[in-house]
Amino acid sequence: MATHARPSNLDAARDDFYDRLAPESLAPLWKVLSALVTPTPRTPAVPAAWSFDRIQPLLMEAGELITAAEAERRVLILENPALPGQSRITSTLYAGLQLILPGEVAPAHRHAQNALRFVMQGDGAFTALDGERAYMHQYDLILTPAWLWHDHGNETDQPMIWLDGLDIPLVQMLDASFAEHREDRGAWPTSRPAGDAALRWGRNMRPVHAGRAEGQGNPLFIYPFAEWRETLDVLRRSEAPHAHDGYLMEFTNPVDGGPVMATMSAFARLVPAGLETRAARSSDGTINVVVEGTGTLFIDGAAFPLSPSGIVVVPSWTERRISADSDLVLFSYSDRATQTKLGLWRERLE
Ligand code: 1HN
Repeated sequence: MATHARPSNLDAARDDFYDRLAPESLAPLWKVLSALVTPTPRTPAVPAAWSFDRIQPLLMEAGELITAAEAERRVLILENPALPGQSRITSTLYAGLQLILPGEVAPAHRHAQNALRFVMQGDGAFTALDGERAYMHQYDLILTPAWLWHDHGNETDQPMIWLDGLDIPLVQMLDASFAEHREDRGAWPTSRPAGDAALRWGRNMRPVHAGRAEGQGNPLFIYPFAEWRETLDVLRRSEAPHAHDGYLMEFTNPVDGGPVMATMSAFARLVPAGLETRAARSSDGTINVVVEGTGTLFIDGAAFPLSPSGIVVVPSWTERRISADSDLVLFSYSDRATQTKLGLWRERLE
């Protein structure tokens, strides 16, 4: 069998070889393999926290500098500190805080990206989805699934602020972004009364003949705080908390019982006062919003204090423990829906 003699100066020979590969648009796998295929997830995102109280005045300042119509969406993006300029809070997800002032309209558009809104401040502005308004109250969850026309309006006399969660980086990675804008840059005409979707889809029944076409995403697009908060209390009254998660509920799509949207999952959690959850990791980086209570979120041992309206990102496969000083209520969202569909999602409970 013929063998090739190895050059005596191997390092120099290799460097020379690599130099000749680059112009051919070739690269040696063996130099990158261990960074590509890691034994456990190695995210570039870092744990980080934001205080709503610090962002709110900056958003109000933005309100003086640009209108919702000019901006299309007046949003301050929460960027992961390790991923500046990339409009992402985790590798796959986007988060931002959006302000809509009294009398403003954020014009109708639709896009391939899925979006959820979690209301942080204000009462009574609306999101319209495909011609149906959802009037928003603090800590309601509102969905705008992919490719449905949506606009926002504020007919109250108070500013309204919510957290936007979108799958923008995921769609960007797939090069699958499409968007359309309403030509008059206004609102979409109202075609159904407010509350229609909740009555059709939120009552443990489904329309046999009528209703939104299949494949258009979750038809139930508002999950009121008053309802989901009560459910957490019912759990708490009748069973012990889960050692790693406390009382954890997933918001579901009533059509199939699956995650609320194709790419994103959303959760409500109660960690009762005095409980410290056991350490856990999961492959979905998660954005958490504090609704009630105080405590600490330990991420890989680093302490992030929790208080109402705080926002904390727990990156993929970091070790998390939640310690509740008073009853802690958290909302969270992640790309678990995507990972589960692809057979990728994992967790490790210690
Ligand atoms: C979007 O549609 C909204 O509808 C907010 O309020 C933020 C960021 C990027 C792309 C689309 C909204 C967005 C967005």
